[in-house]
Amino acid sequence: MASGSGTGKVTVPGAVLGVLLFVFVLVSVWMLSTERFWFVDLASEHGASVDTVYVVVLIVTGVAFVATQLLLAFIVTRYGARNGERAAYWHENARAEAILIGGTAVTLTVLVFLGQYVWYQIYFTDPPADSMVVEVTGQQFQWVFRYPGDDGVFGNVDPALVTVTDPIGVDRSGAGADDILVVGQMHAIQNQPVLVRIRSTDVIHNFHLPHMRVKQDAVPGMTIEVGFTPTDTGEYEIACAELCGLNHFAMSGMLTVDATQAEFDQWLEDQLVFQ
Ligand SMILES: [Cu+2]
Repeated sequence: MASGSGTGKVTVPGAVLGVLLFVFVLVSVWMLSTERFWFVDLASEHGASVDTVYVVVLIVTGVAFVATQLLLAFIVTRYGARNGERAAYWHENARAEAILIGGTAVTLTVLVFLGQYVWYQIYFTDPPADSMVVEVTGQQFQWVFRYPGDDGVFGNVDPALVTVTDPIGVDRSGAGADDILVVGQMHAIQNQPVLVRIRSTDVIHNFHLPHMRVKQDAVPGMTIEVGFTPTDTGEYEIACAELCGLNHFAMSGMLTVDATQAEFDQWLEDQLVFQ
């Protein structure tokens, strides 16, 4: 069905909008292609595949974004009304709609399965048997890390046992006798897999290690496991990525990746003395 009958013309409002759209596209492409807003440096093994999914999605959607916005800029500039007469246009073209819908459906399906594949590898693959298990408990407003001690087994926790020095209430009578608690500090070893067991004692928090590409909700009543393997030594920020109350902004910590088992053991021993 055709509407309008004229050839249209360049109008001042149309040209202004067209130029604004053009500048908008240029600035967007410049900011992303020069990586002005980009991820922090990658420091884990599985993170590379996460980053790849982001980049592929960004390129595909970026091409669609640039093409449609530039087309829009051209059309609003070129086809303004001429003395009240509207430029000719058409809609309800079955062939064009079939191509657009089919193309979009195929593209999105491929992108979704690409993401699902990476998700599956991270969440539905058994963690390596030699993973170092660390428990992390989110609570307003701190991260409490627990290492199982020499026996490798975590003791039970009981809210009735919470004290000033024990924010999660470890039962010290059984396997928990040698458990080590550290607030706000976690250590791991370079190239050694870590399995984090994430819990919460109050509201929903989110255990976020930006450099490791780990981001997982901490949900009261659940223990959620997430694994990662740090590839570089150094200190990395730990954040809470779920608005969890007034002091949410201050709920941070530090992950230190040690180069050797000996360095790690020394740190753990120091915590024990402190405890
Ligand atoms: Cu929080």
